[in-house]
Amino acid sequence: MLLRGGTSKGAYFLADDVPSDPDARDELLLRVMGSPDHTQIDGLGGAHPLTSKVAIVSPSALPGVDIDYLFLQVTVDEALVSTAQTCGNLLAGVGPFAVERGLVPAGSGTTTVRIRLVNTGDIATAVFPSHDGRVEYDGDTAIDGVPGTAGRIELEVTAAAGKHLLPTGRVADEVVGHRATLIDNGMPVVLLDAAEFGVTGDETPAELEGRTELAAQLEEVRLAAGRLMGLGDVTAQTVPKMFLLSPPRSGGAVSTRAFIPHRVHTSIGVLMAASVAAGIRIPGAVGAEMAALPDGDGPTLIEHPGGTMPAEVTVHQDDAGTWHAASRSVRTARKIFDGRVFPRPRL
Ligand code: NQM
Repeated sequence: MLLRGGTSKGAYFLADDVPSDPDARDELLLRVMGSPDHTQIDGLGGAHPLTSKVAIVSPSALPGVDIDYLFLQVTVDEALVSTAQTCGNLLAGVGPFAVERGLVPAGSGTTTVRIRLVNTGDIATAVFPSHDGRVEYDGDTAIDGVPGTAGRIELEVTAAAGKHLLPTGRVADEVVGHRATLIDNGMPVVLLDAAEFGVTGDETPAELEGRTELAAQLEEVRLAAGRLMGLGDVTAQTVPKMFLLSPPRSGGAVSTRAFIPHRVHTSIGVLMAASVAAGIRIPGAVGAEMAALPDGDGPTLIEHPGGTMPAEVTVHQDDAGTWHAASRSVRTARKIFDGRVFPRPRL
């Protein structure tokens, strides 16, 4: 089934319908999506990382959890499939897909699905509208980056036990001569001050993608940051995501441009926004000094190239001084197509 999840689009499969061997599965998914080819003309992929995504869904064996969701990022122009990150946007489509495939019964009014994010171990609760045994995709919720309105999907994500919000244990690090905050509130990201890179923060994604020197600088920081975050050699990985932060321009808390990690996001990922929102709430972190935080409990509005993403994030420091965070966000999703895919016969 092809669904839009938030501001991304992906192919959703039941685990039983794809090979269980990871190599055979990845090879099949490359052929399904039409990779490697920068146009993905011969497959389902949309020639951008945001539309070259796969969700594999199965019933969960974990007590209190309904569904296991494994995310795969299929690289557009290389024969690479990565499980090193999850995707909070495709997460929005997982509950509806589970109902569509009969893994979870639709509730009357709303359906609640507890989902294990297999890639990270984090647990999500998704609540979305449903009536007469069906998912209600229509509704009046608008999200920036998607035309029109659709049914409201509430997502709450809690970190797996033992995970560290600040993987280096520090609020800021010096990485290749730049002050950086390395933070993971669902998605490992590197927060940088845009001004240090000659970026004002109102550039379009295409403008930033055209700056090869900037890309090289960020990649150097990313490779070093990946090691510091315990992710190892991230050369062939899609994490950490690189964030250039600047003061807000349109009433939000902070303005962002995200390298994911080489293309520039046209908006922002859900869990990326959760990580940024947590970071700018921690005194001393990169971005905290320029952030205009809302009074009280309102959502933190993260500005991005396509508008604003509200992220409801709380942070707290325990007695040992360790920072923790929790996050909630609102997305929409839509079933676009259901059917049988015919993969290319060979790579
Ligand atoms: O951060 C893009 C997206 C994402 C990830 C990417 C995401 C998230 O916007 O939660 O959703 O990782 O390249 O779909």
